[in-house]
Amino acid sequence: MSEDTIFGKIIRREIPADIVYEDDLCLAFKDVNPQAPVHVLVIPKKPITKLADAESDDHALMGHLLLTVKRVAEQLELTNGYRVVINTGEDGGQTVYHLHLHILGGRAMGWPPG
Ligand code: DGP
Repeated sequence: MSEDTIFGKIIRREIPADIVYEDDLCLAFKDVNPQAPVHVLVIPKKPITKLADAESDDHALMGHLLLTVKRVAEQLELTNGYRVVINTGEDGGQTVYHLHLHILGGRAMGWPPG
C-alpha cells in the first residue's frame, strides 16, 4: 500500500477534480496538465503505489482498470484510437505514487515516446 497522495485526496473529495467516471473500484478524471486534447487518468480506489507493486490478489482489479479505460474511451468518443500509458517508477517518469493509467487521445501520437 502507498502513502497517501494527491489522488487519495481526489478519491475522498478533499480536493476537486473533473471526474468523468466512477464505480466501486475506480475513478477516472481529467489530468490537470493535459498532454493531448483528451487526457484522462483512471485510478484504482485501492492505493496501489505503482504497477510494479501490484500483487496477484489484484488480478481482477487490474483487468477492471483496463476495461474501464475502454469504457471511458468510448464515453469520450475516442473512435479514432487513443494511447494508454502507465508510468512506473523513476525511470518510467512516474510522479504520483498511486497507480494510474493515462488515456491520451484527440490527436495522433508519436513513437517512440520520450
Ligand atoms: P505520472 O507522471 O505518470 O505520475 O502522472 C501524474 C499525472 O497526474 C500528471 O500527468 C499530472 C497529474 N496530476 C498531478 N496532480 C494532479 C491533480 O491534483 N489533479 C489532477 N487532475 N491531475 C493531477
